[in-house]
Amino acid sequence: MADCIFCKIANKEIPAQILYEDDKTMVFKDLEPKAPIHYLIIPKQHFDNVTNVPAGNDIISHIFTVAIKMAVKEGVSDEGFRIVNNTGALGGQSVNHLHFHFLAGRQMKWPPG
Ligand code: DGP
Repeated sequence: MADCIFCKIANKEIPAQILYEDDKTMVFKDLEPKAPIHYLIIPKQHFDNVTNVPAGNDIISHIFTVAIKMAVKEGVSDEGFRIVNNTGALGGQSVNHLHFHFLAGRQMKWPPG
């Protein structure tokens, strides 16, 4: 998508601190980290948000597989981590390219604000 910042990161048109990528996904550091470890996991294909992923498409399960891979890689799979998806205006989504936040390295609180 032309004006999508995460598409530009996925296409390597603008820089990001990339930690992992495969044919379908990319993981990079969030610009405004909210935890010692704060990564964004995105599909390379553009979807505005989870509601636009067609039934039967396995991208969400693939993203969770990647998240668990990152947890193991960072050594936080035992102590714990949080995966967050914000959807739409009330959900707090500010970038309209599907993404999941991977947060770790501190005690998380509940409920989120
Ligand atoms: P959300 O509010 O759920 O849509 O999260 C968007 C996140 O994306 C937010 O934590 C800040 C991050 N972000 C926005 N623009 C950029 C960027 O250009 N590069 C990187 N690495 N992160 C970005």
